[in-house]
Amino acid sequence: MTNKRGFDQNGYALIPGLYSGEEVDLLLRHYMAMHERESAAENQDLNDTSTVSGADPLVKWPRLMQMHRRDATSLNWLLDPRLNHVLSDLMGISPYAVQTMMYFKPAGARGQALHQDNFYLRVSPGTCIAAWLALDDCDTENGCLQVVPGSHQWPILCTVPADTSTSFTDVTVALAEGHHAVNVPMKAGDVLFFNGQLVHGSLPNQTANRFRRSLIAHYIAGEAEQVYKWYKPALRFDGTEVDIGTSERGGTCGTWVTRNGAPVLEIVGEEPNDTILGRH
Ligand SMILES: O=C(O)CCC(=O)C(=O)O
Repeated sequence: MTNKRGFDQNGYALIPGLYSGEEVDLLLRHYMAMHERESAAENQDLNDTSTVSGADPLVKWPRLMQMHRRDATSLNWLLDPRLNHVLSDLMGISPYAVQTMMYFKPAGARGQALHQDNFYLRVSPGTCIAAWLALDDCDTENGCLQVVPGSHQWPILCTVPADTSTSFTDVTVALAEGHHAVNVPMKAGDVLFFNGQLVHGSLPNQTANRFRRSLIAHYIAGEAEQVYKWYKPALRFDGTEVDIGTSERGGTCGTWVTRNGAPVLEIVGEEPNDTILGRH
């Protein structure tokens, strides 16, 4: 059963075992084969670790992006009625699907610094929502997801430089005193649904030999009028395309200031740059 109350309160809801072990195995085989095929097509020598960049495990195992635009298995997963059921329950309306991503995160790989998904998707009005399916057991050692409970109530925060020795993305958001990211350990087959304003990310995979693979989808609320251009076309759950507007760059973001001794978010104007916006 969906924990809508927890979702409204904390910004995320975990559905344990939404996918069976057999389904997880099939998906893993599918995406490992896709990785081999697409790397070979790019003439990448997967065993070459002789260069400096070759020492970064993510050079060999980059994220796969927007696979549903070229792959039926990914499209079927993105539009899985089970996901629609939970999403509709959490959002109160059937959403539109806009993105798929596959993270391999092998041993030694960096994580992704804390961020809000709607910084990238720029959905308005409203926000986006993620479905994050664990394809391996995820824990502190292999860099499970981290979330800041309650941060879905915040506006889009202004970004600051990230520590790129632990994050493959180069911007992050600052947390005021009293707010912390908490680990979300998951079993393979569990799905974490989270609000697009929720601050989340992950730390490096510190294991010697374990992957932390995950399949991720992003949706926007069925009443949204605009999304950033990289996420179009938006799809209904029957696969048909939605006629939706394109969000402009720019806008405001929140920054922490101290008022009467307590941290509060102050809204300031900022023009996010195009490169950053496209990098989710
Ligand atoms: O899987 C991760 O490590 C981070 C994923 C993430 O932040 C996202 O999907 O927005």
